[in-house]
Amino acid sequence: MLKNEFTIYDSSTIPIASDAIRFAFVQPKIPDGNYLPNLGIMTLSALLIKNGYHVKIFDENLSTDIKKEICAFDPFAIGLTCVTAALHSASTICQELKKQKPNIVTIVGGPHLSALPKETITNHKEFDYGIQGEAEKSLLTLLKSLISNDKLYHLIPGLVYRTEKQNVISNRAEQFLENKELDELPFPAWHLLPMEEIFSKVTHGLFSRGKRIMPIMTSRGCPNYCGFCCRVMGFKFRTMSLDRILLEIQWLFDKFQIDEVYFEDDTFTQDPTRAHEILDGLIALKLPLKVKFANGLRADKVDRELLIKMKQAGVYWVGFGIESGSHHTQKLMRKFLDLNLAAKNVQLAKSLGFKTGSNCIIGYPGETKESIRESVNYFFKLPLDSFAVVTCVPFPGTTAWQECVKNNWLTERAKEYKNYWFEIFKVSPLIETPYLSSKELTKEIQWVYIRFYFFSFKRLFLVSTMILRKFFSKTPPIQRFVRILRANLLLGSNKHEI
Ligand code: B12
Ligand code: SF4
Repeated sequence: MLKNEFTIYDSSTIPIASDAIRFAFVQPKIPDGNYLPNLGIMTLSALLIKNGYHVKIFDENLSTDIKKEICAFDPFAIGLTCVTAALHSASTICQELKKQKPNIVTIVGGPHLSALPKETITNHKEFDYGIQGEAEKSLLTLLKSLISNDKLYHLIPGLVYRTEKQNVISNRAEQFLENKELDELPFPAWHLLPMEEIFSKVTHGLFSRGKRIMPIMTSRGCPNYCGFCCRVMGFKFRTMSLDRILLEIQWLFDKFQIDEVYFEDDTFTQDPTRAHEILDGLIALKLPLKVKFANGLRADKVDRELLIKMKQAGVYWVGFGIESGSHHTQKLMRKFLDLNLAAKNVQLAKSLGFKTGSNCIIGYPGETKESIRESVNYFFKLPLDSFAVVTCVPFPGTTAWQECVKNNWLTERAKEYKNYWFEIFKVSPLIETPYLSSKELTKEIQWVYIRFYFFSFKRLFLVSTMILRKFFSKTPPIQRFVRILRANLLLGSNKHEI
């Protein structure tokens, strides 16, 4: 289909001019063992390439000496993507780079900067600029401004910068792309990454049926109000057209020979008609692709018809973002999920033969021991194959975080941003409330893990082999051995599920 249109979107087909200005994107590391590259910097890279820049990506997860590698490329500026837990790594990289290359321009973006724009730039002199929200337009404008030295920084939406007197200014009106602009985006510049290495390392969640797995995001923004969510893409739900989505999937298949695709949308089923259309389109493509929704669908926004269509489209794993089985906590979280309908839908998905999964947040500010028990009992009645239980992490900018700050509920551990991530199987609460002490929270969550994973051989096996794969990610023979083990010993499951 429409292969001649690929070139419009495929930045790998654009020749790099010998005098092109060099720009480096950097993904700083957090110790969660995840090797999935960030879709944001992949998209921004493609856009910069289209605009004549020579772009390289440096991923601290994959580099041996990232500073040395960046210096060897000698970019005029670098752009770092940054979740809260990565702030420390991002800052260290910039400090060390600035020692070797004092004139290098450092720009930071992503969830942490978007949540705390002024604080981040004020506290980190090694970051020259920050861009809040979706940076496609503002980054290009900033680079043009820096190159021409016009100093018109006040005109760039969402930019955070220092004045000559070193005052930090945060421009309002961050930008969000509209549907048509999303359609015009080039495909992510995956060709800049060592994709074969990434394919061998990526394990997105507990189950994978493919060996060459890549993500796609077909919409941005979410109108819901969940109190634990950063909502980086804003409240307004915006979508790519069906043609653009199918074109990207076909391109991923042709160019990278993917055998599995996963949807990273925040709220794929927000518009049910659109969800049906995408699945119909996937079916019509007739590609031998496995599909998963590991990110979490809203469990009260699916129905039999949609699930059946998913099955036809090659979906094998449906992750639900239930987050809590307690009505009390659902209210605290402002998620307001219809828990009865959610339970019916998980059962329905299981009966239709999907792998089912859900997240569960424990210790949301205001939650009690009783509501945790209510929540856990709810989940234990559901036919779930995977169950990601995490302690609540109050990410800056979220309502959960505001509540904790207001009530002085953050623990000592919460003073360091590097602790703001979900350490599965290691319980170190960031929140302590009058309703639930850290000790009680730790005990509750450990008990949940033991009940769910240690009382089922299959689940224990799945989890321990996933940990083994992550642990030995740099040792391919052991990785292969674990794959074979999973494929052959996984009782009653598809042999390809490795
Ligand atoms: C897909 C996803 C993942 C995937 C892929 C992660 C990855 N490497 O990108 C997986 C499952 C691996 C993952 C892991 C984690 N994730 Co995650 N993830 C997401 C999700 C659902 C979508 C991200 C995405 O692809 N967006 C699409 C692209 C186009 O947008 P974007 O990345 O935000 O980029 C745009 C802007 O942010 C900005 N921008 C981004 N980078 C840069 C850099 C520069 C220089 C500039 C100028 C601009 C800029 O411009 C981009 C284009 O518009 C978001 C929720 C969300 N909707 O944002 C959570 C989210 C980003 N994840 C989150 C978290 C916490 C994590 C983990 C820490 C979880 C953990 N292990 O504990 C890890 C961190 C991994 C890492 N090192 O980055 C939080 C971050 C909150 C925070 N303040 O820290 C989010 C916001 C969810 C939430 N709770 O609200 N995640
Ligand atoms: S958690 Fe999901 S549904 Fe809730 S606000 Fe965030 S993106 Fe929307």
